Order: sequence, then C-alpha cells, then structure tokens
Amino acid sequence: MRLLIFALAASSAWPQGARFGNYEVTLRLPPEGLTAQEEMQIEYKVADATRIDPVMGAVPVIRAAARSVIEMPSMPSMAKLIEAAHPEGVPGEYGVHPVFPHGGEYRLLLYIRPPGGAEFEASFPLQVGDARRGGKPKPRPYYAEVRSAPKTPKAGDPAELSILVKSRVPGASPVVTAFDIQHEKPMHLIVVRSDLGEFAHEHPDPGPGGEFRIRYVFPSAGDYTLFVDAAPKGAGGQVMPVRMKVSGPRPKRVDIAALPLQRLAVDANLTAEFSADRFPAARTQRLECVVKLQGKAARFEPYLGALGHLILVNEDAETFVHSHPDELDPRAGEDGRIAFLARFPKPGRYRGWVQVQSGGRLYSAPFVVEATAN
Ligand SMILES: [Cu+2]
Repeated sequence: MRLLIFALAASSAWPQGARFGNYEVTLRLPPEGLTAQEEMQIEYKVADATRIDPVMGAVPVIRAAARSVIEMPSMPSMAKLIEAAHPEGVPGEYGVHPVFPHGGEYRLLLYIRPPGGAEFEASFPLQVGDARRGGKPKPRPYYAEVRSAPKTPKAGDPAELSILVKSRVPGASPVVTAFDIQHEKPMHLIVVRSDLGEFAHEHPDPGPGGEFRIRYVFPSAGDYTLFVDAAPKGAGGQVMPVRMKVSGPRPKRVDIAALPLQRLAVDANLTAEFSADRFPAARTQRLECVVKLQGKAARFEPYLGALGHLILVNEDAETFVHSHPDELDPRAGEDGRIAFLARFPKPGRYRGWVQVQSGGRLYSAPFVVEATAN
C-alpha cells in the first residue's frame, strides 16, 4: 500500500527540483499560472537527495516543519505574506495558499526543518499575473465594511466612518483584529470620487475589536470609492474597495477621458514632472519625476517612512495601482528626483497623485497618464 502511494507521487508531473544541501525541493504551481487577488495553491515536495529509493528516487521528507515567506524584492517595504505550510495528502508534499495583492515579480522563501535536522532555506522566483478582469469575480479572502453616521454622508459635513476588515479565510475569525504595519500605519484610506475629481489619503485610528474610526468631511457630493489598504497579519497588503454615495449639490463632472495626458503634476508652488505619460500595462514600470518647489529642486522630508507616495486609479474608479518608491535607487532624492515602481493592471487612463512632504508641508499633485496594451 505505502509503496503504491509513492509510485503515484513519482508519476504525477513534478517539474525538476532544485537542490538545497542534502535536500531536493520541487515546486508545483497551478498549470494556468499565478494570478493576483485570488487564493492560489502552491505545493512543494521535499526529498532527501542522499537517500535514493530504486523506484521513487529521492526519499520524501515527511513531518518537516515548514513555513513560507513571500516578498517582492523590488519593494522591500511591502508587507510580506507569511504562512505556515500544511502537509498535503502525499507524504513529503506541503502546500500554502497565498493571495498576491497585485501582479509582479515575487520571491518565495521556504524555511524547512526536516525532523531531527537543521532548518534550511529554499528560494524560488515567482511570476504573478494581474488580477483577472471581467467574468464573475471570485470572492476575495478579505473585504472591508464601512459604516457611516449619518448613514448617507452629506458633502461639507463631518461623517463618522467606522471600518472593519473581514475575512472569508476558512477557520479564521470573521473580523480581522491583527494587522502588519505598512508605511508606518495599520490602515491607509484612499478616498476617490468616481470621476477622479476628488482625492484624499487618510489614516483611520485603530480601536478595539479591529474597528477603525475616522471623522471625515467629503468635499463634494457624488459616488465615491473608498480604498481600504491594510495588511491582515501575515496575509500581505490587501486593497479593498468600498463604494459610498455622498449627498448634496452635484459638482460639474470631470471627464477623465477628455483630459489631456499630463505628466506635469502641480499643487500650489510644487511641481513634479514625470519622464513620460504613457506606460505599457501589466508590467512593472519605473515612473521617474523631478520635483521642484518654487522652481528649485525640492528637499524631501520623510512622509510615512518614504520620500513620497504615488497613488494611481483607473478611469473605472475601481482599479487601483499599487506603487512604492524605488527604495533601491541610490540617487533617490538627489536634485528633487524620485522614482516609483508601479504596475498598471489594465490599459486605459489613470489619474495619479504624487504626495511628497517638503518645507514642512504635505503636497498632493494630480496628473494623468495612459497605460497601453502590449
Ligand atoms: Cu497612508
């Protein structure tokens, strides 16, 4: 009976393993590839390459203690996905179920402790595709709930917003109460009007029972998307959109499609000039800009643990671009230069807001770029 299982395991299509000391570790990824914002199944097999069985080859290592850390080498400050692996049905096989926040180049680090042995690290590069568009969206493992008092906020009046992050992860508590810190905060709230005519970046206060609270004044009436950006402990960063209606006299609608592309972002006496206004979609891009304050190269003051922040939203007011300052750029901050790494999940127009702090003041300068199909 035992021999049969091993034979089966040997026959299922495992790609060539990689050797780590005495051990061979082989990864099995979904045949259709990895996709962002859906639960993925990653399996791996651990075998002892110093013990070869004539039938099944390297003998599987059972009952190893294993955990995985998934990170993005180009974005060191991104919250890591940390998970204890579970043994699969087949001896020597283990699995994890990550949800990647967005597409891009990741690294999977496996920490494996064979019974009675020392822990070793196995590392694999992972290529993740952007979230699937259209079709019936798969329920995400995490989502946000926002309650407002009054129930429908009124433009110009304060509204008490209460935010919960909820989990659909089997066996986990339905309300998330523990978070990893991203950019110095447990939660970032990006408020955008559906025509991209209003933008705000706020930080609700954490309270008991996982509830976050903020008193917010919507500047104008309309339909809004609230992007709740938080990292449930070990799950990595999650951007959870929530729609909200705001009452009051409707302002003139901004027509983003009719707006000219604009790589010069302006806020009061600050300008940020980007090197381009068109970028290919579905590939990590480097968005460089030169920032000037009153015509002189700006001196950046750290804001939320970085030289600056860049938020981009697609004209559908739902597709959010995750971007981070390029922390590996040795010349970052020199002569007002700052570069961001961003990935446009789909083609179309995007409004962006670059946020920097300089001269004791926070600036949020809007601009318009296009992501092109490849
Ligand atoms: Cu923030």
